Amino acid sequence: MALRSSITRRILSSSSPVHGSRSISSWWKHVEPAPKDPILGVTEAFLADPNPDKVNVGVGAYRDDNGKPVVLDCVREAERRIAGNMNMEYLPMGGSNKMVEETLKLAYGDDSDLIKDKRIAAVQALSGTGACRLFADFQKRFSPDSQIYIPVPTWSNHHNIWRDANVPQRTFHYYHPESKGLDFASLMDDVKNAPNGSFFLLHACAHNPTGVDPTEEQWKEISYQFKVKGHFAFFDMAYQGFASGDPERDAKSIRIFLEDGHLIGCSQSYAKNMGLYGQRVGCLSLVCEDEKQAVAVKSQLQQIARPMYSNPPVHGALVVSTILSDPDLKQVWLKEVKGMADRIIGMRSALKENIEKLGSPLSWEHITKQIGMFCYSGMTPEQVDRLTNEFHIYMTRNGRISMAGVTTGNVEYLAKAIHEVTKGA
Ligand code: PLA
Repeated sequence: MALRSSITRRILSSSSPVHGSRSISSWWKHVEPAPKDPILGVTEAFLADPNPDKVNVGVGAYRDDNGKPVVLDCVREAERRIAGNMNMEYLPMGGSNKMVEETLKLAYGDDSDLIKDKRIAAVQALSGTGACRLFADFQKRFSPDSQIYIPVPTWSNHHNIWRDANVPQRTFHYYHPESKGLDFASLMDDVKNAPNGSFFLLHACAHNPTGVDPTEEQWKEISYQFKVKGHFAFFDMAYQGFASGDPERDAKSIRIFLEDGHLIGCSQSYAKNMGLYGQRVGCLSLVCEDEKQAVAVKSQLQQIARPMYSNPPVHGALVVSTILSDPDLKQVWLKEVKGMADRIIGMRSALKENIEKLGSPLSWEHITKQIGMFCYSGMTPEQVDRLTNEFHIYMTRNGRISMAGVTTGNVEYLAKAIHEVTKGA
């Protein structure tokens, strides 16, 4: 009876606007539109532009030389094998064990003792973003007073992820704008000056947005200093294979830390290197002291996942495990990763040459020195605005160019526009 009368009152009040102190339509009156995402907002603006010459070098999504999205041959083949053969049952909370097993080999090495000794707690995650978020929540729960040190600059979403997990953020020096390279001395100072036992977020390879990675020697020094200070290294590896074309080489930073005995954390993503962007497949792993600790940590990661999304999606995991558990198919994948990395490297040279050919007074050496998916061009937000408004070229306002969107067909146009907005600088 009480329920019925409350429903009646609501229905009545929806025709008379004010009920008590609030009108029924006013629940969300205080909600302001969220600011546009600095990366995905660029895609929205690009899609809304009717100009036929428009170019999207915003989001880091690989395109072929015709500017079309790519589904890898190994993925097509895996999907053929999966089709009609698999059920659609829930995965366990920690995801596909087979996928996770294959994924760990990529980060930690085929014959890693850590894997053999079952010392790695690992779960399938909702791609790289989900892996970072799961870790941030785990960090907050089990090291509640800790902070996270994040490089300047970094992928913009890192800030959102640790903010929403309520982990306070500090920054460390990384990029040196004048040299357009690594500010190694300041980075090392920050590592030394951080309180002992701090958490650091490191990009394993192909740093986003700068395309600047430490050399092997520098990684060794960083690892050594982390050891001295007792810091924790969390590696975000969203581009394994995209830096050098070889996933094994791109895991070098992680292997150096492992050789030094660090108990690292790692986020892996198949968005870029397998082109599985929308499938949301990735992995979070934490190296533990022993198997018992790994079992406990994994169970807690699952506990965090359960009320958030219960268990991860199955299709992408099947694709990945089908490819990586078949040596022939894995070879096809490795060749395709190299193909993508090589096309990007080729486009770096083409962009640089085209800008230089136009007589630019500026140095563009960094375009070919930087590695991975992005070129951190050094253009100002105002110059980027001109590229967008006058030339319909869409990119993030920090001057980052997604080289994955540059093609033989648009590189000359892009170069002319860049020259036009930078020549007076
Ligand atoms: N970590 C880094 C460093 C990234 O650059 C990205 C993606 C991710 C994690 C997460 O990717 P995933 O969740 O799809 O696996 N960065 C993109 C896309 C490619 C994005 O912003 O979401 C970028 O354009 O920067």
